Amino acid sequence: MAENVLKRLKEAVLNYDVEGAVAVAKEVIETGFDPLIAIEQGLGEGLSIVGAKFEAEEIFLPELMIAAQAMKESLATLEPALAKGKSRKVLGKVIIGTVEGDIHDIGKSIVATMLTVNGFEVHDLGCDTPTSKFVEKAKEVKPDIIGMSALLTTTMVKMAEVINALKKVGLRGQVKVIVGGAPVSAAWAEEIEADAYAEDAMACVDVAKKLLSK
Ligand code: B1M
Repeated sequence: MAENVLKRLKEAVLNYDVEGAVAVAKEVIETGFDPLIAIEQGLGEGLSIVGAKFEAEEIFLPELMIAAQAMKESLATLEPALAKGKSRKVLGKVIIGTVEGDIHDIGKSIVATMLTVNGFEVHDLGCDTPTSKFVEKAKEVKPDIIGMSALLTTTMVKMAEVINALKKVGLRGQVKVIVGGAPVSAAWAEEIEADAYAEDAMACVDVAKKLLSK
């Protein structure tokens, strides 16, 4: 059953079948299957294969966009189920966004959801977030953590720009910075003097909890 659901979610994304993906997502909810596994091992794996095909120029941007749409619409069905049974105690405030020039927001939104359902108050700035917006929001909200996502090698540098801007206004010492996204690594986090790198959404929750317990 589990394998079947994961296979069908993956295939729906691979076949650019938005309605089909949403139908299987509804089935996931009805049968009580773990929504996070469905997101990561079903939809996510499908999108990863689509990404590789795009890189190999076997498919083009319109197909990539429809596959992303299949994932996004299914996520809308699955995300409310992630929250079930979780505590509402606020562990800390987080500002999160995809950096400037980068419109990839699927992974960042999953991270934001997982932080929310695990007890963080999350302010999601969306995607293509200018450095100045991170700084302004930090002044307004006084977060414990700033999370940045980047999916393009060309936009990763914006993470360093945000950190430097926080230093300039004297806020760097007051917040922890977590970075993530496909091209980002622990080495990159160290290079730009972020506090941590997180590989995926659950890792980000663990890292955020650890940083705040220090
Ligand atoms: Co884009 N794209 N894309 N794309 N796209 C990639 C990233 C790419 C690797 C595809 C490829 O060529 N193989 C490639 C980047 C190459 C590079 O720089 N290394 C690429 C490119 C080139 C582009 C365009 C430039 C294409 C073009 O226009 N010619 C363009 C860029 C536009 C821009 O941003 N300015 C573009 C556009 C798009 C779409 C709009 C079609 C769509 C995005 C839709 C959307 O997000 N609303 C899209 C998609 C879907 C992808 C791929 C296929 C999938 C990304 C995704 O959503 N994955 C991607 C290939 C790939 O990554 N395999 C690709 C699923 C998601 C759950 O995973 O985002 O990695 P991910 O998030 C994970 C972890 O990374 C981590 O946790 C998440 C959950 O587990 N994580 C964090 C993410 N953020 C985190 C933050 C944290 C911690 C963990 O702390 C704060």
